[in-house]
Amino acid sequence: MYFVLLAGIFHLPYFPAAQGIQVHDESTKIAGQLSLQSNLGNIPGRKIISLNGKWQAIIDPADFGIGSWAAIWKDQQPKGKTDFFEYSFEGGTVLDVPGDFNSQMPELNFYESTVWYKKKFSYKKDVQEKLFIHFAGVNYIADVFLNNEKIGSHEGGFTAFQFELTGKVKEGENSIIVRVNNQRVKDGIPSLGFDWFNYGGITREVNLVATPLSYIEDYFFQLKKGSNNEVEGWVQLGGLNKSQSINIRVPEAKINFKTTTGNNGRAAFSFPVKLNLWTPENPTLYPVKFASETDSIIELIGFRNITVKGTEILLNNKPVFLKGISFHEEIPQRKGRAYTEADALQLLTWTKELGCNFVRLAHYPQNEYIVRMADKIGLMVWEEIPVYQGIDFGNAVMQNKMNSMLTEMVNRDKNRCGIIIWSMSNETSPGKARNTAIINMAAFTRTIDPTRLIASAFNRVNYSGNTVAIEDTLSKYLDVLSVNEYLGWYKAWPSGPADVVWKSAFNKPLIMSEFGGEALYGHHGPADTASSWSEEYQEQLYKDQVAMLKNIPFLRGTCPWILVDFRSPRRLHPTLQDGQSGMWNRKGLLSDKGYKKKAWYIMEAYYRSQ
Ligand code: GCB
Repeated sequence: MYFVLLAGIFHLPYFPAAQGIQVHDESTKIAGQLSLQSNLGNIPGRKIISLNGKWQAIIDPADFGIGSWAAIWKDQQPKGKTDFFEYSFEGGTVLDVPGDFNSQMPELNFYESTVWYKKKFSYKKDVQEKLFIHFAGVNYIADVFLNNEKIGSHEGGFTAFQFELTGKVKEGENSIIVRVNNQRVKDGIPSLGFDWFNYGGITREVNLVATPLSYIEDYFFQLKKGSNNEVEGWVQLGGLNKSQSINIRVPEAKINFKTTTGNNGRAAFSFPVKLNLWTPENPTLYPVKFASETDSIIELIGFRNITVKGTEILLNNKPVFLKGISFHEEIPQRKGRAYTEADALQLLTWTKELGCNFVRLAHYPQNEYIVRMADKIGLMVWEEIPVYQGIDFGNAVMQNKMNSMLTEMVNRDKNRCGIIIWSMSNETSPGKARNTAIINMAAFTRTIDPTRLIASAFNRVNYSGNTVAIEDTLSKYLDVLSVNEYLGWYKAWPSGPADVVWKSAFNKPLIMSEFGGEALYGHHGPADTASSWSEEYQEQLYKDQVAMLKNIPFLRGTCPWILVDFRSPRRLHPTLQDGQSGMWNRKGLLSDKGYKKKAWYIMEAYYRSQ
């Protein structure tokens, strides 16, 4: 059913569900299929009952609870004298939701397996409403059970999903059990060897969402590609009465637009507008009210258009240089995932202080506080799905998984004006299977959102003498070129930095999507020796980078690697990276305590001079 819905929304041909974990026993029989869903848009704008807070938990390292041995989702209690069960939610671990489990108990620091979560809620039945359970993010697999019956599964740690509870939820007490498993899997996205910490758990918020029986399921409302004065979009109704009149009102811009939905619940529209356009310097957002005859919803939306012309990136038809920085969804002082509005403020305040107008959300969709705050404070955003090094593009199930993730990313954030780039992948090896997959993904993304730029970060460039050439043929299918180059760190300088010549086989803008090197804060040593791990070496590296970047005529943006030191199990050096417990990638411009390293000031000066 969900496929049909989705196809309705995006006018897509049917494409099959993502394949998730292969559950091998009893639970398979009761399992709903992994499904690609049309999610409700704008959760914060709806009537919600939060299920955040304390959840009971069972830590199940060998994943016994999924089999008939324990069948933890049944949450059975002994009845007769001979009954016993070797698990119980009562009297056990209690975990906070949202929040990764690794940072909540020292025993779970490196945990990569199953945790079962349970939460009771009471519900007063209302026949006039539909009810959904919405998960903003669970890493990596979630199997969800309502009152001991499976209601669905989801794969992917960084995108939202929901299940409808209408007709299944009881009057009075109900229980939700979620099996969460964050084990790395070869055919997962990301695959096995990613360079960030694999925080697991119900890492983002959980809400019950109530809607009228006929409800506004979702909408898309943005400036038409290339236009400063025409909006286009659609409204999609769900529920029984799909044919209704629709009113879109933006009082501050004197918009009062009326239309009607067809039998499929959908109204597509475009109409002229006069708006104050959103820019990083003047991030205007308008309260927009969408009303049907039975439902209404308000959201703050900004309007800008983003295009490329030759080697220029144009924001509202004017050339713009993207002064960016990359960061992970991590709060270093807590050694945990970022998930609150205060966390978003910490990360984005740092980026503003650096002089940025752009951020790269590495390497996955980060929580909604971050993207909504970026809209409010004026940051353009690159958002990507975790198709990251080592993905087996030849494996047939991967395309479905990648398309599911793209759909879920675009679904959630399509009305965020800050988002200007959807990135398909990071550091993939050229080859036929990869090319086919990414070409498909780019084409698919353009069908669900024709307004934004499409990118894919590459690390393969061709070196010859002092020349660096961008020749990856996949670039033809992308709007911007983006290169992760690690000159001065993983790759030696081919000549003096100012003498490096960048060439491109494509008449397109380049974003230098990563560069950098490691330095331990407070560690001093020679500026010409990488192994010194000194702030001086990193500072010199940034000076050299700036000297090179200034000479690239088609460069239109940079987002160095990375804002702040971050945890990764690839980083094992005992003293420099605190490799036996912290595991810090030290390429941050800020230390894990938030102190500025010398290189920070080089980048800041470069951005202030732009
Ligand atoms: C890269 C990756 C990034 C790594 C970084 C590094 O090229 O895109 O995820 O963390 O290099 O520090 O090695």
